Amino acid sequence: RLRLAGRIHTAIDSEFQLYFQPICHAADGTPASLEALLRWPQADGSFIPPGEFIQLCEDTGLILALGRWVIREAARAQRQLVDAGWDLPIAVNVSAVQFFNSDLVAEFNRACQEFNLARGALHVELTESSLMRKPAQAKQTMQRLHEQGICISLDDFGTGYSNMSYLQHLPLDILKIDRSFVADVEINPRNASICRALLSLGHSMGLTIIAEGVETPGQQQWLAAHGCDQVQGFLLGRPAPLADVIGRLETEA
Ligand code: G
Ligand code: G
Ligand code: MN
Ligand code: NA
Repeated sequence: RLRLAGRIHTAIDSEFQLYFQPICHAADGTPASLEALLRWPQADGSFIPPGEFIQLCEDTGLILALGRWVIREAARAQRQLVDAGWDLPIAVNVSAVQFFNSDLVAEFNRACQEFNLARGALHVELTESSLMRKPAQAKQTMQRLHEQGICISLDDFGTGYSNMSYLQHLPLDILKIDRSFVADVEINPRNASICRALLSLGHSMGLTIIAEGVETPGQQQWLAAHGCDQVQGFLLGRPAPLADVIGRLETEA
């Protein structure tokens, strides 16, 4: 584990890559934004999945440097995207440790200035565990991100120990329904009722709702018919390097 941590430290600027996955309007499949996802390619062509290094990065504090790198690279990518004619926001995942131990507002500000991005060009994805850990500080940081025009998504919604009355008081814009509920939504009555409840709850709070892990046309149709705003998943596109994503946007347009 220590050796892996050492390798991560030297890999941050040289080996990590950001991949991007489209998030599309549920009704017609047109693109709405992209999510940035970290990839660590290895010499043999394989990838170490984020699940195997994010936790280690959080435990060692490396997540602060890695998270800063991700923000800057996402800003660089957004500039390339806009220059290619695609004015789509890019959503950046922020871990709980990074959320509470870095000056996120300054880091986003700096990155947006460096690449001359418009307000709203970047989104932030947070998890419930981040928001519930230190509610007062979380709310303040979220408000400051909002003042900068950054939209905030709650990732993996439905899997945590959500305190609904508390969530209601946070400046959230988007809920992302976890893919475990989307998996067989069109044929599984239990997941269908969970999705209906999450859609109803989110919309009553005025939020945009994204369903994750959409893999089949049947899932997308069910979600669109039940008022889900946006969909993300292998059906709409796998995570890929920015150049590939831009190429796909152009062939699909
Ligand atoms: O990329 P993949 O689909 O395998 O993502 C697995 C997990 O890793 C997801 O929970 C995702 O949110 C997380 N993840 C991917 N990229 C980043 C990142 O840049 N920062 C953080 N903190 N988490 C990420
Ligand atoms: O926790 P977060 O939502 O950030 O995780 C994103 C993860 O979900 C990434 O690892 C991404 O590769 C994965 N993912 C994206 N679309 C799909 C999908 O349609 N099916 C499955 N099984 N995983 C997906
Ligand atoms: Mn995410
Ligand atoms: Na998620």
